[in-house]
Amino acid sequence: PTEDTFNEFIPDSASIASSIKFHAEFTTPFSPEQFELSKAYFATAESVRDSLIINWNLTNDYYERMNVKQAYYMSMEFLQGRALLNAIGNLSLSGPYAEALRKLGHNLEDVANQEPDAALGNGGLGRLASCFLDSLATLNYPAWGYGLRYKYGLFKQHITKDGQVEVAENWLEMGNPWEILRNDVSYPVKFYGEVISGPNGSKQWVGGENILAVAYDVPIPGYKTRTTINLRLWSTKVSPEEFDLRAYNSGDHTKAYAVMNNAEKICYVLYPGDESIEGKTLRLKQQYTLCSASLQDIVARFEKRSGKRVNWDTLPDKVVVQMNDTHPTLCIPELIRILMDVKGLSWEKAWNITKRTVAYTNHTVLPEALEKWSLTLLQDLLPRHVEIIRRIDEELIHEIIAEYGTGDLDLLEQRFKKMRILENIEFPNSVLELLNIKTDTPTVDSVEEIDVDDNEIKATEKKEKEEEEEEEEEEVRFKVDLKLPMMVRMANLCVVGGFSVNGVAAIHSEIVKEEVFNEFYKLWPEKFQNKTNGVTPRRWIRFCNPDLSKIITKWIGTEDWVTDLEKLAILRKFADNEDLQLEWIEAKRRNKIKVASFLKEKTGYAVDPNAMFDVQVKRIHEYKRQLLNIMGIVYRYKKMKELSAKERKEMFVPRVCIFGGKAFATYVQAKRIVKFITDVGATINHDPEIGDLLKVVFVPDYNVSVAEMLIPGSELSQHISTAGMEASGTSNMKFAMNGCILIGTLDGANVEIREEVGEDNFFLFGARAQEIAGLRKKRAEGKCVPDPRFEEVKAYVRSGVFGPYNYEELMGSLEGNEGYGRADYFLVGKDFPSYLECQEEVDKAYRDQKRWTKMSILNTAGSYKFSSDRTIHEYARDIWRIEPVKLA
Ligand code: 26R
Repeated sequence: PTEDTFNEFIPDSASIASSIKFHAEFTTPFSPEQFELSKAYFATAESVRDSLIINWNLTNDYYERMNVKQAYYMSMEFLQGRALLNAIGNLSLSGPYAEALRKLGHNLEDVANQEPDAALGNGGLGRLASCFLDSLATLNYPAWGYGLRYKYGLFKQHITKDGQVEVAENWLEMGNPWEILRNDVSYPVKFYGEVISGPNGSKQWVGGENILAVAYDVPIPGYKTRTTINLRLWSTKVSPEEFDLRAYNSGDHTKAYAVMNNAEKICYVLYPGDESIEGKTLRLKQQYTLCSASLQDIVARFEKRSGKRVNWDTLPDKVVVQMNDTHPTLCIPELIRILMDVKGLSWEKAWNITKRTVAYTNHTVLPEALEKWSLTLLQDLLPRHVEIIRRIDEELIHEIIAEYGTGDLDLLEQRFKKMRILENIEFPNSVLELLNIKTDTPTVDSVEEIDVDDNEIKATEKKEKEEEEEEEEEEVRFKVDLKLPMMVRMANLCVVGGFSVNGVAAIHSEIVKEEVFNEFYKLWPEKFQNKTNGVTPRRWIRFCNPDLSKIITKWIGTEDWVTDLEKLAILRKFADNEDLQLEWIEAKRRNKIKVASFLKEKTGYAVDPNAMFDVQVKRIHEYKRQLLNIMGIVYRYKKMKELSAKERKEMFVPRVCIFGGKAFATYVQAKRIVKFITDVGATINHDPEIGDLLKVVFVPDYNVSVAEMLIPGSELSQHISTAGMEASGTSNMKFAMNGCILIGTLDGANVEIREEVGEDNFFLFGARAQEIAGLRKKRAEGKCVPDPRFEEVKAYVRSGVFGPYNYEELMGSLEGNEGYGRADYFLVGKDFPSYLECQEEVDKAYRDQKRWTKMSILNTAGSYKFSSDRTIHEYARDIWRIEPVKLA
């Protein structure tokens, strides 16, 4: 094969058509009489799968032969979306496939729309993992993803008159042509049981519940390369030894099935509700299954490739494990356990090897999202791991003492409070001894009566009293409150056990260093890094926006930008060119028409494609401030109502305000926000006075596929989180690439996007991250002067214009300190005036279509930094130390 032949055969449309026909007859689960759309999809997917498997086998064999260093991306979430058009596009077979299907009576796009989204993720973190896999394969980096194969992915969202309703998403129902079941790859995973001591201080974890993790492999093709890497997803089942045949045969089928169900339920759903103890246990079992099965697999591969002599010290030369947030933290104690208890290494060796193998990425600074697990739950489920974690905690304490000395005990204690992995758990004896702290209750010595003068007695008493006080102080100092729950802080374990800690945008990484993990940063500054997120330009420009892609290729003069996104900068010099501008506007128009027809189909609302499409799509969360957006819309509506028809038209640019996103099923306030948005929409959209001047639409079931359609047809894109709270955001990057102009705060990657596209091409508003703490304090003390426009909007909502629903919990959260009052923690009211003023600027810019189009071009041109190719190159160079390996 030459450079360009990355398919085993370079199939023409005729051979593709016969392959599709073959699969339609022999592999699809449908009757052969008809070749309807759903069947066409499966047959087409099966034929693409053949090509993928060839390249996937070649890639894996090559890595094995070359014994290359591999990176392993551990993630509880991969938000893959659809695979068909992505695979066909990567193989450069879009033309032949479209033609083959045409001959068979179908249209490729319709066929592709049959595919359900693989939604094994919640949002940003999961989609980032999927973009990374795409870049890794495209750039020929030897890397794999490891995750779980959830039977039900992220729920389907229905919007009813009561707001959001969740429905299970049975994405595997029809079978999944993109996975390969590996019955030959399975590992036992243990829960509960006990630890027994063996000879020479060795430990054995025995008994308990034993299940089997089975691999499903998903080939991940790169763009125009043969490299096809692997995403290995684990599914759980009962291990044959555990199946209670005796119970079954004696007629107790229920008992026998319970064992089976107990194993299988681990992989039933993505993020099971974890308010109950059962839910928590299940989530922890999921996390441990991922870590244990993947590490057993990785260690087995290392041993196999090492040949006869295994040198464990070289594990970090062949293996690097990247933990996507703290969810796979158990990789740390699990690797230690395998090295010690299974491979017989000493603690020192196992700990040293682990610390050189594992790295950690932080994705959030929200305190409630920093994972903590109850020690008793962990102790119960994973007793050996708790021993290991206790030892890591103990060594950490000694390292802190060694670094800072025992001069200032108060300071030392503060450090322990922030840095210890274990929370509310007493200090190990070795520490108490070292610090000279008595653990037993001090006995009061009876005062001996001796014949000395009064002064001397007084002096001695005074001294004794002082000593006692000192002792008491020490007692209090290093005592833990036994009433508080004992917890394990997973992020601290990651920082201690990982050789690298990174944030996901420049501002976020600063907050990680200066606030969240400041004590660790002071101790190990060399560990901390920034890796600004990115998104794949294949899925997020080339395939989702073919019209814009053609224009870009035409004006740049090459299609190389798809893998070399810096080339987009060439567009800058044409930003004023009228021909380009006309083509640019036309492409946007066609994409907007697609959005309009989608909205009509899903919501029944007809929108005018000539209006500005103003979009906020992301998970519904108070910190993301969908409330700020909708309160701004309500203000706009109220002002419109106060004007004459003529004045209205002059004052306001027609807008279609589009929202989309899911609220976590138990997040009550987020669900109220969804309900509020749809209610506001129902009122405004039916108001004959308003007509096409303002529409408010909530897109149901926002997911990867909806994003691929919506983003190319958007013009204004909202990223308006309270400064300091959004770690990065990644849809902001996708919107900028597709020529949308951002309105946003100085938060997450917005900061860097604004720098790249230029401040004239970004609508900035709101308080800065450094101001937030002070503002919150001021608000809570009632020292903030409320903006009259904000007060006006709240009163308007309370007056009942948007229906009978009680919005008190929502409005109340934006004010006061009592009742529903949360003193506006997210500072919606504080940023409201500057948001409104900024929106006026947006209208002004949009009225001047030449100016707007230029801004749009400059957004695409300035977005090249946000390719996940750039991000992955940085991870490979600065953290993983891996090199591209191109198949010979
Ligand atoms: C443990 C549990 C409560 C939990 C918390 C938080 C589970 C999942 C999350 C999701 C977080 C970690 C997340 O998705 N973070 C997002 O990561 C994106 C990719 O880096 C960022 O762009 C985005 O800003 C951040 O919110």
